[in-house]
Amino acid sequence: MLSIFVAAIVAGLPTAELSGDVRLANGRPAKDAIVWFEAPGAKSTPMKRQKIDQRDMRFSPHVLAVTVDTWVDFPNNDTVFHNVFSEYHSQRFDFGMYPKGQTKSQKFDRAGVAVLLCTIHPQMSAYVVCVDTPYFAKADARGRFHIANVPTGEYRVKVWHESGEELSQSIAVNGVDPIRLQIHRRR
Ligand SMILES: [Cu+2]
Repeated sequence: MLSIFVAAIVAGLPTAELSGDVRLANGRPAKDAIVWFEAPGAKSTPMKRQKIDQRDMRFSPHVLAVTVDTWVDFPNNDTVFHNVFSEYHSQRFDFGMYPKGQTKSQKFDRAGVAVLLCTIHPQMSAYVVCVDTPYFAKADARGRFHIANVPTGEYRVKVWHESGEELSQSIAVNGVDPIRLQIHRRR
């Protein structure tokens, strides 16, 4: 179970400025949780190119949120080869082995969560959460997030965390009332 608290901190109709925090079932902050608000009329546009670095045998950032049709570069800045590939859900690809100094790129053209791994280094993992809305944010280490300029209206708020906990709930953003959600994990 994830819980989320969303407060409209600025009642600036017709848009609201949303902030809040996400917690895991054990009450700890849901670091790197992705929070997004979907509505039929709220379609995203591609972002400028994003990057997940391979450095010191890690992917950085560990979690990246992008909008649909955004390109992500995967430069190898380690002295060893890496073989980045994606499993699960939205986007499958396999870059094969590539050395330091090389960059492979992938366009994320479907909404969903892609899990990135390296065939050589099992400890390496990263996630790309691809959303089809302009209203999304990544929670910081304290689980806090902030989304500006959300038009008031009906939305479905979704939250994803790498623990596997997810949340999906319809809400009204009216720019005034705080929203408190506490939802069981989707199965
Ligand atoms: Cu590797």
